[in-house]
Amino acid sequence: MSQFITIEGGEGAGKTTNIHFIVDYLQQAGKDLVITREPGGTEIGERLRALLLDPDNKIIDSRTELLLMFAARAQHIAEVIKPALAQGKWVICDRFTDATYAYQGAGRKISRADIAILEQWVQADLRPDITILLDVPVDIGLQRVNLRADQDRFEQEKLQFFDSVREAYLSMAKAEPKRFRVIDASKPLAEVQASLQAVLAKVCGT
Ligand code: T5A
Repeated sequence: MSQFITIEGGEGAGKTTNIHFIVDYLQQAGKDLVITREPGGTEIGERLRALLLDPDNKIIDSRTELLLMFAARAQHIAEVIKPALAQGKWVICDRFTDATYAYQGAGRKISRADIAILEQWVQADLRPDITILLDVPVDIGLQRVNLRADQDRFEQEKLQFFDSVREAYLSMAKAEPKRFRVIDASKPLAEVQASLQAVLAKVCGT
């Protein structure tokens, strides 16, 4: 049976690093995978991503940002996610709507109620089956990100913004313990991946 798995976390949580590990594990378990990301995942979505992450776009209104996230998501769902799930594939998505609640909701202070309206309209009953939250204290995450030469528009936000994002993720995980698997991503990579392996073994029933 298909599974829709999303990977979430604040800046520097190690999503890119660990998605490779997750994909390798699931492929070895014989799963037919589609690996994708948000914002992005389609030609239109990747163009919207470029707009959203460009640090030169300094005056994007929060509501514009929110609507662009959902515009990219609508295309992604129609073009990639739903067709893959309908074919029985497993979809591994680097960020999804929890990121919107965390960044545009807690970060930009848009109400959960407003986001929920768009979520319902764009997604109908589509929700992730499993969400892996790579949780890292903000200072550790930012230390990792600060090693990068180029920082995107979100990575240039203030500490308070990232504190709110982290709190929002943890509170969503607490509210939906069946869907969320929280991994302590501040640990050394080998330990993070041992925790991931334990989660994936249960998901695969291996
Ligand atoms: N966004 C997205 C919204 O605002 N709303 C939305 O609805 C959506 C969908 C782009 C931005 O868009 C925003 C949120 C984001 O700001 P993104 O491309 O997923 O989304 O952005 P990033 O958070 O930058 O994702 P990355 O996967 O590129 O970065 P990570 O999570 O920082 O991952 P990674 O693997 O590059 O790791 C960072 C560094 O840490 C090291 C790695 O080697 C790397 O150098 N590292 C570790 N070091 C020590 N110990 C460990 N355990 C380590 N794990 C990783």
